[in-house]
Amino acid sequence: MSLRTGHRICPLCEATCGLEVTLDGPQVVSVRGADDDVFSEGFICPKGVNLGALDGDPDRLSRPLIRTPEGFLEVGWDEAFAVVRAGLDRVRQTTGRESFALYRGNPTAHNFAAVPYLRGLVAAMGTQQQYTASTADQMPAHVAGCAVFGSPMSIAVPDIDRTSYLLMLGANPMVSNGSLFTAPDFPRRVRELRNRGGRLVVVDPKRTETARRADRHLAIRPGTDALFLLAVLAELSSTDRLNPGPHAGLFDGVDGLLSLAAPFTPERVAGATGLDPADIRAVAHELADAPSAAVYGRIGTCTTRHGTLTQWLIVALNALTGNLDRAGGAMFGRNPTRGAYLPEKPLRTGRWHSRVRGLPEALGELPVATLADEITEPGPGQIRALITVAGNPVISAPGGDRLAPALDSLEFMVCVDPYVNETTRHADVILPPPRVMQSGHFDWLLAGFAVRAVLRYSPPLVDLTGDQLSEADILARLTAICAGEDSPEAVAAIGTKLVDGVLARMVALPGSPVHGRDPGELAAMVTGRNPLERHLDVLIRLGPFGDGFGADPDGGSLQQMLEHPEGIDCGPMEPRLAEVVVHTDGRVQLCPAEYAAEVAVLAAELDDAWPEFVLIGRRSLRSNNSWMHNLPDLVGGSNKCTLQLSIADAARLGIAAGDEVCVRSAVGEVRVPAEPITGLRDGVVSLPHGWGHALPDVALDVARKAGGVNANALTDAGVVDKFSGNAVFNGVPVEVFAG
Ligand SMILES: Nc1nc2c(c(=O)[nH]1)N[C@H]1C(S)=C(S)[C@@H](COP(=O)(O)OP(=O)(O)OC[C@H]3O[C@@H](n4cnc5c(=O)[nH]c(N)nc54)[C@H](O)[C@@H]3O)O[C@H]1N2
Ligand SMILES: Nc1nc2c(c(=O)[nH]1)N[C@H]1C(S)=C(S)[C@@H](COP(=O)(O)OP(=O)(O)OC[C@H]3O[C@@H](n4cnc5c(=O)[nH]c(N)nc54)[C@H](O)[C@@H]3O)O[C@H]1N2
Ligand code: SF4
Ligand SMILES: [Mo]
Repeated sequence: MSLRTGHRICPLCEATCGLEVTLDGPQVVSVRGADDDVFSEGFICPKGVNLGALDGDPDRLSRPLIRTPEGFLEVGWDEAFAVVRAGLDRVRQTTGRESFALYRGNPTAHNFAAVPYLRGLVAAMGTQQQYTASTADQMPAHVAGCAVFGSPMSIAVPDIDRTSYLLMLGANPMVSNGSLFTAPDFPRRVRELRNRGGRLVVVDPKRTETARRADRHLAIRPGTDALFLLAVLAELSSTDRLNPGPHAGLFDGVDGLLSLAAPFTPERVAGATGLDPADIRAVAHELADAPSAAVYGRIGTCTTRHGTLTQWLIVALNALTGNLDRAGGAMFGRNPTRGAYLPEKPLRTGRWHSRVRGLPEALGELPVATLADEITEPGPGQIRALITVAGNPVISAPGGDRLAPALDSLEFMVCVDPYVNETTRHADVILPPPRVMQSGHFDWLLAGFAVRAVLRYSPPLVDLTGDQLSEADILARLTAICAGEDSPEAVAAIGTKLVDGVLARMVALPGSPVHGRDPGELAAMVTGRNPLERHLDVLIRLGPFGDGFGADPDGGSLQQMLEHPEGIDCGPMEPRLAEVVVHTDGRVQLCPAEYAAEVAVLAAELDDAWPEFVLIGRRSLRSNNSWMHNLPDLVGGSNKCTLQLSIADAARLGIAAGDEVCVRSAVGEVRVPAEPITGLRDGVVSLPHGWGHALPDVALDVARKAGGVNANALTDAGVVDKFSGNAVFNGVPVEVFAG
């Protein structure tokens, strides 16, 4: 055996831990947390430990598949792309480009190749039918960012390492390891917060792993966080405890917001939220009195009917308590690939609407909740060809039971994915990316939400062999096909443009460190073994920590990152509010008119009767949405598909642990084993998403046996958050029966 080790950023979640990978030739022997990593300092979770198992999963595809009457057939790349070209050309010629659609899944946000190459693919497809997992996730935060700051990326991140008070709603980072909040090793950061006398408060219908570490846990009724936040504002306003701090002069709409909040006293929202008014008051006072504080809300608040209102109120509460953009408060991350000199125009959402249901566009996307409608409803613009990249919407999208037959009705479908799973089994062609260790890694997007700025890049640890294609090569070829010309020169030009195009723009841009220089001279200075690395080199060098192509010889570059695989720390978040406010008047809009109007809807719901049960979701430490149940060490034990319910509800219904129960919603029904637990609110049941693998043709041996049911057979695609079109996974009314 000749063993070697390499440093590798984990691509599996937003924590971006640095891992030390030991290999024997091309095979991974072991994976451990890299102690020298400047950001994660040795932390690793069970998924990271299994990165080698994922890399070597025998069910991973190594060659493309095409559909034949006898089933999938392994073919060479040229043959697969010929089928793709024929399929897409056929659709383009009959129903036009407007019947093309793209679905991008969650891993594309963690993928070195996908982020830059997909921009080109969307443009080449020439369609407004773009869907992503974001509308089953964080879209409300982007939409609220647009309304409040003018930018979808202006999303504040809790400064956990310096705060005195962290108020967390609908997030369980002890398990999820954080989202829109890149901070590896939550257990340590929470421990340090409490050791320095700070407090953690968790608002969650369930006493989660995170809530158990908190100083206070408020077991709120699902879907009512906006009411809770209004009550906190009302309480702080009526007791004169608000103090917006030094940025107050930038805030518009303060009086309007406070008068809207005034009727929502802790007593008034107590019934709807299920919270004791004394607890709401106590949290409000603690928040205002803390030397610094941050309010943060994630998936449990985004994927509800009032997701966008909740995200808005979180920003407003941070602002009005003086915690926005100050150390220890809610701050804005610094992306090392984005210079502050880059112009940004205010972005509006709802610039167009979906064809069938009239749902609003946001960030150029339409809500995934209406993907099935757009495929099945005839008429001009009906989706006839679908490209998916790293997504499994059959399991992850709401109303999942409708999507599978819809996919079968498509004229053509191509998936870029390593597995034959619940979604890709419907494809005409599957194009598999290479193994994890054969790809480089840099977190283009997550870097913007990190509590510290870090320069860190992982080159591939294993070379491609034979005729294997990198994911960048696959996406470039697909892009060229969509553009109508996929000669080797046309494909190569896509990569070259990633470097030359950026340089041409930057030399022309006033304020850029290379303004006025010769792009040819700069191009000769760029390093990197492929277009993707060269693109990264350019953006790092022109970013806030870069060498500016000579302006700062000690500054960052690809070369510097290759010399320091453990990362170069560029410090914590720093105040930079002026940079993230993109509205033309330079002001922070704390009371957008359309949200203010919607508060009347919240008021009308205050006295609504509650269904007997509402459904919420959960994650397990050893899960990753729908796609890691195929690794034997990650399934079973605590990672199982059960319906959790309170001990009291179980007793009332005569249900014991392991009994099969029937859960029925307005749109579907599943049968699943019951798991009565302590610490869950009565009237709330919890089912994890990402299960339901035992479908025909799914080639995931371990996952199929693990089975489980698709939680999204219960969620209603017809119910979405009004402003973002985001799916609603939490607070879904259900009935629960024994037997
Ligand atoms: N009920 C309910 N539903 C939910 C949620 C919930 O909380 N409750 N959560 C939602 C959220 S937050 C999200 S993000 C979505 C996720 O929704 P999706 O992104 O649609 O689903 P994933 O399960 O993440 O599937 C990822 C796919 O990418 C493939 N893949 C993995 N790595 C790579 C790679 O490197 N390259 C390529 N090309 N493919 C790769 C996998 O094989 C898999 O097919 O689910 C949402 N659905
Ligand atoms: N181990 C693991 N880690 C993951 C993932 C995974 O599948 N497994 N998925 C990744 C992805 S794609 C994402 S987006 C992130 C998500 O990361 P988080 O946002 O931390 O997601 P969860 O762990 O699902 O925690 C959501 C919490 O919201 C609570 N909740 C449900 N409804 C409500 C409500 O109405 N109000 C309030 N206040 N709380 C509510 C739930 O009980 C749950 O504890 O995790 C990422 N990390
Ligand atoms: S916490 Fe996330 S990034 Fe860290 S090892 Fe686990 S899956 Fe990978
Ligand atoms: Mo997500």
